[in-house]
Amino acid sequence: MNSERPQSRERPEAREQPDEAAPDGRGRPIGRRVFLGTLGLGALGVAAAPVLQRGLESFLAGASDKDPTGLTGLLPNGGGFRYYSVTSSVPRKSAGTYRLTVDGLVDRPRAYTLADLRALPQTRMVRDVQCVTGWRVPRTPFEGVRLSRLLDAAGVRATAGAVRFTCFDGAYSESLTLAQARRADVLVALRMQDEDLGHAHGGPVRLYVAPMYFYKSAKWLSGITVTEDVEPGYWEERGYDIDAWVGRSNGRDDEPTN
Ligand SMILES: Nc1nc2c(c(=O)[nH]1)N[C@H]1C(S)=C(S)[C@@H](COP(=O)(O)O)O[C@H]1N2
Ligand SMILES: [Mo]
Repeated sequence: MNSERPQSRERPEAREQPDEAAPDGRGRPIGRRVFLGTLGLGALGVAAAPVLQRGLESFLAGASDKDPTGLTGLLPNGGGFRYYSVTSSVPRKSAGTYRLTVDGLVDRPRAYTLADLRALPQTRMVRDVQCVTGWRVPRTPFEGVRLSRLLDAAGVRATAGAVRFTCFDGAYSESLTLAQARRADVLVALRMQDEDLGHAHGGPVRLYVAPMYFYKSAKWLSGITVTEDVEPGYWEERGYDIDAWVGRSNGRDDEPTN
């Protein structure tokens, strides 16, 4: 399931290490504090088995924010996913406080509430998720509003060529060409694994770009800006391919995600 292939070249997101990183004896750097924290978490998981899923999920997410080893992804409720954030903390947004703005080269800019998004037709897709560092989670349901629908509602101007995505973590960004953004398998996702998107997975709303490596699927989505040209996103500034087709980019040969 989780076939970790040798990497063709080092991935920046795997290279991010905490200050006290030390070799684990097999050449793989491992943060001592993270490792001890992980062991403690394992014991807690046994002692506090009936803990509410939501609480454990956010606790796991907090731990794996600082986990360059991916070990927390192997703990209960990780479900094969690693939780990633490029910031040390992310504000929480509820149905009351969440907004998604659509602006830039459009005739009708607007801000959507969560209720607005939920009121639109929802599309459900079940595809594999593939991270560029190697982990893969098979058959993961995502559900939400097609990005193309929001773009059509906004009235994209003739001079537009791309879409830029921003996040309420205050740091992450992504982008797609307009043609990519209009694909039927690109969603503004409200649900994942048949549950409302939790904070750890980028809730209440994240982008889901099914045919591309998972870094394109920006978590904690807060802004969609139609632009003239593609502006490289957070990881793309740090070496990832902008066109991130699974198996046909980043020097990797993974199976497609369908
Ligand atoms: N805002 C934000 N979105 C993000 C990231 C991030 O660090 N911040 N990481 C990306 C990467 S590299 C991956 S693999 C997935 C991880 O999603 P998950 O944490 O739900 O498993 O989110 C992507 N979107
Ligand atoms: Mo990733």
